[in-house]
Amino acid sequence: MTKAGFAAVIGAPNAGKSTLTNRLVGAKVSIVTQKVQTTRFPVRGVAIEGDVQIVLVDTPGIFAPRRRLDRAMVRSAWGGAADADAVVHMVDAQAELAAAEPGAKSADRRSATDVATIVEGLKAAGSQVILALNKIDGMKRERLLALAKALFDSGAYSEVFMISAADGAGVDDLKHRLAELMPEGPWLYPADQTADLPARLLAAEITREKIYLRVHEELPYAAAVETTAFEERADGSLRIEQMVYVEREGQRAIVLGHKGQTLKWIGQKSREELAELLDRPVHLFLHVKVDDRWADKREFYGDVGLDFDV
Ligand SMILES: Nc1nc2c(ncn2[C@@H]2O[C@H](COP(=O)(O)OP(=O)(O)OP(=O)(O)O)[C@@H](O)[C@H]2O)c(=O)[nH]1
Ligand SMILES: [Mg+2]
Repeated sequence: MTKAGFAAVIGAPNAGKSTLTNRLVGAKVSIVTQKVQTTRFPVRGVAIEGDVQIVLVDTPGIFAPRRRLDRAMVRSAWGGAADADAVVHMVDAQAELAAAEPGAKSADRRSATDVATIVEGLKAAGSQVILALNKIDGMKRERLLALAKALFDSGAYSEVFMISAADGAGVDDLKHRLAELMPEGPWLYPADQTADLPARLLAAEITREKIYLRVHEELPYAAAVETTAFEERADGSLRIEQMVYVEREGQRAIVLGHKGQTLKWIGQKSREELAELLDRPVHLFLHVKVDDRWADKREFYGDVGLDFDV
């Protein structure tokens, strides 16, 4: 008898959810950057453990939402958890401990506040959740154990794993446990499938990742990428056209860079990765458009499975 089910990965922005998802799957299914709020909609990745298929649902970070897009992201994360057979709450242990120090950085304090909100939400939902304390690489064991105990004593969790999604420590044990929690049943995806994001959406995500990696400050939250053309050519290569949306003229200048050098870099990195992921030559054409309303367009939400009306 085979087993198959869904395991949702939730947590504050930047906890390492997408990194863990990719590691469990063994392939890049979800983009990863050093910025908070990288993941904007739930992304599925399929992991196999023996005769068990674990469909991971990587979710956007849960934080105090302000804009419509924020609200839709946070709602989709909680929805992913509610629909899953197992829920992993990832906590950035480094940020959590740093937030408790005097003079802590605002990013760490914000992360700790988000974690506290999530713990309350989990308790209110009453479901038993796995706590995955992440980023344990380079951390002192005593401090970690104290943090694990403090979180576990909240009553929100059934068990605790200490992991490093980046270097893989503890991840096999977590995977094994998730496999045990999956219900009996036929596999949900063909054995060779690792992701279910449509290729044009994947292509847009990869370009958005390169924008986040290259352009810092507030710009990433103001940018979106849409694949406007995706055609296979007679020679087997792909011709992809994408529109990068930003909210203000100044942001357009930043994305373009001096003599268009920044956009050129973004396009080159994205093209290289897409050629590898899609296993064929890619011709990528990027355009930048100022539209201060892109985040209020209904189509954008429907395309990625987000609820426009929350
Ligand atoms: N040191 C360390 N860094 C990690 C680890 N896991 C993830 N990171 C880093 O943390 C940052 C955020 O990783 P992501 O996987 O994008 O985090 P996320 O939770 O998906 O973030 P959002 O999508 O924004 O909610 C990246 O710079 C990762 O390289 C870890 O185990 N150790
Ligand atoms: Mg993510």
